[in-house]
Order: sequence, then structure tokens, then C-alpha cells
Amino acid sequence: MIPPVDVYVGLGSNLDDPEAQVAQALVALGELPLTRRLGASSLYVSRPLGPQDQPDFVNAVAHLATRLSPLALLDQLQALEQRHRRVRQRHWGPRTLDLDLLLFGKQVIATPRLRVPHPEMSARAFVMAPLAELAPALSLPDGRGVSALAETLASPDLIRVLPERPR
Ligand code: 5RY
Ligand code: CA
Ligand code: CA
Repeated sequence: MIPPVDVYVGLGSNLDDPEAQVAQALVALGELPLTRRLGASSLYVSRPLGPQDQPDFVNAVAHLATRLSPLALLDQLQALEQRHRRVRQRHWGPRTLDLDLLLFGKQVIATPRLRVPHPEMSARAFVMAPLAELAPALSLPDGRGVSALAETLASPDLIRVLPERPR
């Protein structure tokens, strides 16, 4: 038997009720084949980085344990984006659901289709704040701790945590 690997997935949405998009995707991640959801962060609201002529984002991070390979998991994440009717209007434009494979155990993957750790994650407060909430003792494959990284990114205007909403 292949042992399960601890995986972290970043979620983001800024279209069609982003809070509901992210909440539903957090449930769906736990229903993927060969995969369990071990935890989920709070939902974080922030201004868009990159192109700023688009709505605010809701972001979160999920902790999974999976027996899928990295590329099989990526296929599942992209299929889930499509079930949320993601359409690409423009690069870095608004989207109903974006799922990023942030970390796959301690593996470092550098292929044309997939780079893990996500190359920009350590610079983005909307990733590192929820990741540090969910896994404060975690380190990246290069040894940098997520809590220390998140603290360097603390920026007052950026992030608000949504209250838990009963479903
Ligand atoms: C910067 C440029 C492009 C950061 C920078 C992107 C999200 C980026 C976003 C998201 C929030 C994008 C990629 N400097 N802003 N912008 N949340 N995705 N708040 O998920 F992330 S486009
Ligand atoms: Ca993405
Ligand atoms: Ca992204």
C-alpha cells in the first residue's frame, strides 16, 4: 500500500457568491477519490492582487491526505474548477473557483504542467495567513516555517476573516 501524503490546497473565488463557492469546494475536496480532508482554514477576504479592476477575493486553505499522485490530484482539482463553471476570460482575471496545489508532502516538483511548492505562495498573504492558521508548525520543503513567513507578510489593509456561517 502507498501511504497517504499530506497535501495543502489553496482556494480562491471572486465571482458568483465567493463565500459559497469556497465553502462548497472545501466539502468537495473531502469527497475526492483516495483522499480525506484533515482540516480547513477560516475564509479570508482580501483586495485583488495583480489586476485590481475585479471584485474582492475569498481565500482559504485545505489540508488533505491523499493516495493520488500529484498529477492525478491536479486532474481532480482542475475537474472541480470546471464543475464550478470556471471560464478563463483573461490572465489573472476574476474566477468562480481557483484551486492551487500548494504543497505535496515535502516533494519538490518542477515540470511544465505542475510546480510544487506553488512558486508564489510564500509571497502571498492570502495563502500564508490561512496556511499559518491551519498548520502553524509546518515548514516548506526549503525549511522556512509558515508562521514566520506569514508574519513577514502581515499587511493591515489586506485581510479580514469571515465569521463561520452555519449551513
Ligand atoms: C501580485 C499578481 C497576480 C498576486 C499578484 C496574482 C488572487 C497574485 C489575487 C487571490 C487575491 C490573483 C494572481 N502581486 N488576489 N490575485 N486572492 N489571485 N486577494 O486568490 F495572486 S491573480
Ligand atoms: Ca490556479
Ligand atoms: Ca491562484
